[in-house]
Amino acid sequence: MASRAAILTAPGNPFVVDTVEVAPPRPGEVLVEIAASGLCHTDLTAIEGSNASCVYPAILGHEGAGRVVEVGPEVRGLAVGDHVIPLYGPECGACRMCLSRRTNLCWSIKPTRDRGVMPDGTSRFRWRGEVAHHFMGTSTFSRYTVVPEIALAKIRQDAPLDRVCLLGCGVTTGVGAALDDVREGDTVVIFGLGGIGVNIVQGARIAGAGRIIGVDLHASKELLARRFGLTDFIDASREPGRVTEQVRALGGGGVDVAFECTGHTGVMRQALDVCQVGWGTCVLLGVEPAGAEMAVPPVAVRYGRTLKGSYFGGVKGRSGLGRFVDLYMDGKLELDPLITHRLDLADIDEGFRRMQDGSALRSVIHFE
Ligand code: CXF
Ligand code: ZN
Repeated sequence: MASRAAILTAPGNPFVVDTVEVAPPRPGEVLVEIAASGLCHTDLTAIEGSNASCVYPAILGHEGAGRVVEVGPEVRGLAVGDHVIPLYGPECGACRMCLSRRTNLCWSIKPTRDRGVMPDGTSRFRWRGEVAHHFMGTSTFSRYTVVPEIALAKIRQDAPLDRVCLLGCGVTTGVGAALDDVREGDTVVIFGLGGIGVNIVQGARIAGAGRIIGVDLHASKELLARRFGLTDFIDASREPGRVTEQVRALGGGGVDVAFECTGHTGVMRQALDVCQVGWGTCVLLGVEPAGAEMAVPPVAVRYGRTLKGSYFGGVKGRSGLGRFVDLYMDGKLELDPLITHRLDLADIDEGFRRMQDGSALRSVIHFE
């Protein structure tokens, strides 16, 4: 079928908004009509050419929500009309990772996903007679997309798709990470108050944190973060050499949990250093430049600090995302104030320009 989509032909090029051909779903696959899709920094890495898993021409987008319009053979758990959120991290329920219950990672279809094709090795998209590639297994910058059933979370029908689309990436990543590690009364610090950082702030608030400290180079980030529950702000551009000391002081010697959302290895080290000796946990979320390494003296962890990472908020998408939709529908989780811009697909370049210049928190493309 024909679908309106944004095609990225090569890094650095503007998107081409055009009609693509979408082939019907094959066994285990589902055709989804996307209602809305957020723009995320990981899409920007594909635009800038630093995402090794993007094969061009590509149809980007991984923060969407929509409806099932057709199911392929062997699809058992979804039906036409179901509301779904595509998952860049699937949940097959049968692999060693899914069965372990120790991780939300499921790498059952990662090799093909990272080559821009479906699990059978082929693409469902064609543009101007040539193959166009999937991206992150989701390709939500197309009105119609094909996604494996194991990469679709079925959600309640009364949730507004143009808001809960944010649960497809940024919000779940931040809120989930906080819910995993923050306990009532904890002092936490977040390095980097962008789209992920503010959601860690709201997750920490939901978890009952006592003190929520934000560190950022831009003082303009403070206001919105306070709206989500931030209690203290440190402007790291003022006295960069004193940030560690200032955070430790606010934490009474060290913090219970530190979250790193900048991707700078120096900041990662700082996040570990501000953790309380004996029990502090440092959680890495920021993505470092390819090949970068972080230096850690063993003693920084030997005396009881924990250094860990978090992916998609530790949430197993198919079985765990419904809880987040409920939190939103119950008024406990905020999505609306995160959306600073709403765009038509034709204005997608403008949306990414706003992301680059820092003037947008979240932009959402509306297909309807
Ligand atoms: C990212 C997080 C870092 C690894 C790749 C996927 N999530 C979404 O943008
Ligand atoms: Zn993302």
